[in-house]
Amino acid sequence: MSNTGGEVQEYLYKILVVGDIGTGKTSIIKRYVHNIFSNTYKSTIGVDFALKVLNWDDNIIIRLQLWDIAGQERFGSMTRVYYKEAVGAFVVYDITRPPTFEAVQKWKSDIEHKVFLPDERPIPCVLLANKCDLPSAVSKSKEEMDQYCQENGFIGWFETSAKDDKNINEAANFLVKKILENHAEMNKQQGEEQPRDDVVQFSEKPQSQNPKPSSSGGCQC
Ligand code: G3D
Ligand code: MG
Repeated sequence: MSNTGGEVQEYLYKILVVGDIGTGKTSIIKRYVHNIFSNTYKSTIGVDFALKVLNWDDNIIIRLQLWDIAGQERFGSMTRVYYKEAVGAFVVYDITRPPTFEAVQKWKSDIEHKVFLPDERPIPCVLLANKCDLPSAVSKSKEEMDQYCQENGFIGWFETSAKDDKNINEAANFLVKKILENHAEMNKQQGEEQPRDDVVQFSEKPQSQNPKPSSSGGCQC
């Protein structure tokens, strides 16, 4: 991912947002993407897409394609088509409803069985404990969450609120940072000469909004 020519590089990354119904997946995506959320496109497989453009730094523009499962949650798992070519995922639960936390393992396992990075490693997954604004929210301790993440293959977790806009940018930046690291490692493995078809070269530099990745994978409201 070195950029010796000074050109702006653009990356398109597919990110999945899964979890039980009502946990806040759509609200999180809407909050994150703000005004550019598009509900005009509805595919026949019951998936909504939203696009978030990040001016990551002076040399990198990232287009995040967020896949919202849009009502397919009731089937408890998704088809391989849905997971295809994803490079990261959020698994969301509702901090006020323990059964949605119990379902996290099922969603994680579905991801693990159906999608891999090109070098066959699992895709990075971040756990979101959503609705932390509610008085009935029951927080688990940082230690408990860290251990859970370690045991279940999550790279980190965040308590979020789509309502109050808490930790959503932080969680996304944390995931994107990991995706970029993975991308760089894979480019290294493949050799820099072979261009990936998900990378587009641009000749003009963007205005940097410089979103800062968080340094910690665990974050409470
Ligand atoms: P889903 O896409 O996972 O099915 P939605 O979930 O985004 O449709 O959200 C389900 C309900 O939870 C919605 O309420 C939504 O407003 C609410 N919700 C989502 N995120 C939060 C949050 O962070 N805090 C609070 N307090 N509520 C949230 P309704 O009433 O429309 O069903
Ligand atoms: Mg939804």
